[in-house]
Formats: sequence, C-alpha cells, structure tokens
Amino acid sequence: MSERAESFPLHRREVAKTLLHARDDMLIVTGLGSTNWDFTAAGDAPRIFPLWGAMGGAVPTGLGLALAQPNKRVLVATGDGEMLMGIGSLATVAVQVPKNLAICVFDNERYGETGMQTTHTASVADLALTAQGLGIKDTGVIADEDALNADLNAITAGDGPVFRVIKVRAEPLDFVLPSKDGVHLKNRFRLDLLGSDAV
Ligand SMILES: Cc1ncc(C[n+]2csc(CCOP(=O)(O)OP(=O)(O)O)c2C)c(N)n1
Repeated sequence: MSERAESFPLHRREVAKTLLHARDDMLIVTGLGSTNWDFTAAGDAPRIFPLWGAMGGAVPTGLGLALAQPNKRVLVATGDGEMLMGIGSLATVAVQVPKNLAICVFDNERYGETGMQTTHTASVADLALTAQGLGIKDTGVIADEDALNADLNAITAGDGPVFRVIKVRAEPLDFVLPSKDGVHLKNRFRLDLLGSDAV
C-alpha cells in the first residue's frame, strides 16, 4: 500500500507548471514542503507567495487573501502533510464560502521535504472526503493528466471554494528554492498586487 505513490502517473513539477501557466493573474500561496520548490521551478514570480514556515498555514493564508481580494483568483497549492496539519482551516473555508479560492493538495502520500516518511493518506485518510465532510461542496481527486485538464477550469475560474486532491508521484527531486528573505517575498507580492504605495 505505501509504495503505490511511487508509480502515480502525475509528476508534481509538471502539475505546478500547468497550474501556474493556466491563469497568469492568479495569486498563488504555496505550502512549506515541496510545493514551494515546484512553483519556484515552474517560474518564480512575485504573484507566488511561498511559505517558509508555519506548517498548516497555507490554507488560512490563502483564505485571508481571497477574502481581502475578492476580485482576484487565489490558489493554495500545498502538500498532504501540510494540509493534514492545518485541516481545521477547511471548516472555516466552508463557512466563509470564498468564491475566488481554490485549494490543490499535491498528495504524494509522503512528508517529502523531511525524508519521505509516509503520511496518513498512504493508508486510510481521504482528504477530499474530509473536505466534503467539513462543508466544502466542490471537492474531488485528480489522478491523471486527463482529469487535471478536465478540472483546470474549475480550479482557475470555477465557483469557489474548490478543493482538489492531486495524486502526484512520490519521487526524489532537486530542491529549487525561492528566496529565503521573508520580507522580500512579502514586499514583492504586495508591490505586484497593490502597487508601490503598499510597501
Ligand atoms: C510544526 C512543524 N512540524 C514539522 C515541520 C517539519 N516539516 C517541514 S516540511 C514537512 C513535510 C511536509 O510534507 P508535505 O506537506 O506532505 O509536503 P511534501 O514535501 O511531501 O510535498 C515537515 C514535517 C515543520 N516545519 N513545522
């Protein structure tokens, strides 16, 4: 059971590239762990806000952003371990019903960044069912390229909140790190979104 993720067809770096380029005005919050590296590798840009810490904080950060910027599309892309740690935030997303928010969990069934220890999704935990149970109506699992393409419009433009588990291969990849300067990351994001008065 725990080895199955090593043969999932979707490669996370390709998924990140597809999501990043699907909509160039979409704001993106990435979770600590490998989604930071995936989106940096796909094309580091001011509209991407990578979280270097605060495990469990990706969805709350994306929710706050979506509520503050209702006319912008917001995507949270994070790992299954990070999502498990911040799981209660999905209940708040469900209550707030942000129309402009999509959440994609890159589920490799591993704590990738810390050495590929298996997470709960490698055995019994189902994050899409959990999100549904917490009240998010539009949930689903994407396991191959056809399903990803079929769901791209929902993720980038569908009525939110949209929640997708994307099953990605458990594979060792090179680190492609964003800047470690948190103030720089915050300021470049604010500058891009709000203009020079914001920094
Ligand atoms: C509170 C806390 N616990 C543990 C860690 C260590 N840590 C950093 S990344 C990570 C794993 C992230 O796993 P996942 O979200 O599944 O992402 P992946 O790298 O597999 O995509 C862990 C355990 C941390 N940073 N903070």
